[in-house]
Amino acid sequence: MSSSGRQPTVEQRERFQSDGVVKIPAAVDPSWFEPLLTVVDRELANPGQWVTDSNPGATTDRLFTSRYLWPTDETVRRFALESGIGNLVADLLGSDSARLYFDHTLVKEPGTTAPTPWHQDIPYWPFQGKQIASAWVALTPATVNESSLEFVRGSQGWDAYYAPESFTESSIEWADDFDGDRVPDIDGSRQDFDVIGFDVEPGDAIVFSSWILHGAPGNSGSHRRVAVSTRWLGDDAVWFPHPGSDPTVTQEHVSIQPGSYPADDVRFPLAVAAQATI
Ligand SMILES: O=C(O)CCC(=O)C(=O)O
Repeated sequence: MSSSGRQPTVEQRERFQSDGVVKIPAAVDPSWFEPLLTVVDRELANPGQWVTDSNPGATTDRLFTSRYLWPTDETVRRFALESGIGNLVADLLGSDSARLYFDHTLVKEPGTTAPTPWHQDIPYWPFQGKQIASAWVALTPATVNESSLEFVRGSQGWDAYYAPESFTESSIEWADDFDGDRVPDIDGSRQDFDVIGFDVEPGDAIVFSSWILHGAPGNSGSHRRVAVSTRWLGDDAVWFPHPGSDPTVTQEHVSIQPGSYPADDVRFPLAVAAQATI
């Protein structure tokens, strides 16, 4: 599996900084597709610990996600840390370093009616900082009409903090005592928002700020949509455990103090290390 990561162009860097999101075509070498799709098949058949599943066992109308596989899965760990995706994100963030927070496999079977609700990522996570982003890598083709991602361009700059939304019809799996405002009704008044979306081919990465509002329609197409999103912490990330944050890594797992940089090479491994200055 190749680790020849793609570096962004100046134009892509500027677009990420202004829009909060950019698509990097062919960011990931095709040699990763088959091993990652094998992991996805295994997860669907035999899910790990951290799963959201709207319709267990079904092959249609199912939104399935599994997160935090890298500590136990060699393919996912190598993809996250050796494919070059961390360097790409660090470069776009203008960060000297990039630590992996977690990986997130996202599947929408054909005929999935449930959209991915509009949300920001940062309120789900026990971190604060502007240099925090995801790289959502498509493993199957997807058009915006059939389940690729949409974003409210520039919303990473709104200084807003929206309470997490549930990805399935049940309440959110781990808590309901969130801080944050309600997400605006974007689908109800799309003309009031600068919504952009990206059609993708396998290997394309959509890199986006953890502060940007994003969502995705259901999958009205005839094939499974699969993506693997890796979540990244840049230089200014600080540990911020709070009610409602994702329970995969909590204060009891780390010795980091709230408000400090997450210098924990075991929980948040470095994919890109800052160069020491002399
Ligand atoms: O894949 C999806 O439908 C949603 C992805 C998403 O919200 C994310 O990666 O943060």
